[in-house]
Amino acid sequence: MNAYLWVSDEVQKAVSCNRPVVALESTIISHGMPYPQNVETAVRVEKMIRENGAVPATIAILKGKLCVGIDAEQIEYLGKKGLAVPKASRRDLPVLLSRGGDGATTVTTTMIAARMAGIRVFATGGVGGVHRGAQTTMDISADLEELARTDVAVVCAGVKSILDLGLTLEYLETKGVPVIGYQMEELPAFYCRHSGFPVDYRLNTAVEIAKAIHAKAVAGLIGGMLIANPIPPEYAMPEDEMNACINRALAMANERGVKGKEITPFLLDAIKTLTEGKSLAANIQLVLNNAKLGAQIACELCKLK
Ligand code: PSU
Ligand code: MN
Repeated sequence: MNAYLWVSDEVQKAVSCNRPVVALESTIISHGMPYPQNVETAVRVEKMIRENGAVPATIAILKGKLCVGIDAEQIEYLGKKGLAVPKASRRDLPVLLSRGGDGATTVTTTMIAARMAGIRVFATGGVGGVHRGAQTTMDISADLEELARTDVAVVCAGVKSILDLGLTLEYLETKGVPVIGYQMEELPAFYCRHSGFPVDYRLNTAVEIAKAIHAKAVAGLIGGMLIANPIPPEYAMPEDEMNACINRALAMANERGVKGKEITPFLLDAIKTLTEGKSLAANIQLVLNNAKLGAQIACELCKLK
């Protein structure tokens, strides 16, 4: 095995016996939610995956290794340390690994490590995308490039309206990344079920999604797939209220000149404060919902030869 990769025995065994495994990221733990809700959610998400027949593999960089299948103690450590754990994207890996440091893996680096470990499905909350104003800032998340090149299917709740959804979809189309709506024609907007932007294909079952992932692999097509799973209606936030909050958060970021890797965590935190924590409850529910679908897809995928 790669000297910078560590995979837990349970995950290693499951992968080698073609049993379902679902990868999980750690930026959502260290940067996406406050302590202790971040740790509680990470533990509940793992439980949800097990209840749906798959093995969870939470991924993080610990002491200079890409660790796949970290334990409860390590999750607690990352959650407590919070923002002090550097957010690690693809460009951060060489220095973080060589220095022996810790890092919270984003969608990008979670996909990289999942692929190395042979995991084909990954569940999270939201993926990065093309930021509003990217025409001048060129701020486009590395997540989109990773989806273009790394063969892991990512289950998310769509794209948050802090980003430019239309440009994000254009970019994914250019890069050949299929955007699948689970039981939806529309790309969900994270806290809200509707965005007004169509997905490429609506698929209604985990079986159909697994078949598409399988077909892509058998045909030798490189890259990932984005599976957009809308937040359950009972937890969705009112669109007007959410858009007002997002606009306020964007204005705050602009006033303070927040840029680069700081902008996404800043906006997420500002939204949480502006919605008085209501968005956090929605965030937790949509992640659990994605974990469930991710496990179902991983189970179906293992049945295909
Ligand atoms: N969007 C969310 N929640 C998150 C993230 C994005 O709604 O936690 C995190 C993910 O780890 C994602 C990263 O991969 O932020 C993208 O950061 P950037 O926009 O800097 O590429
Ligand atoms: Mn960026």
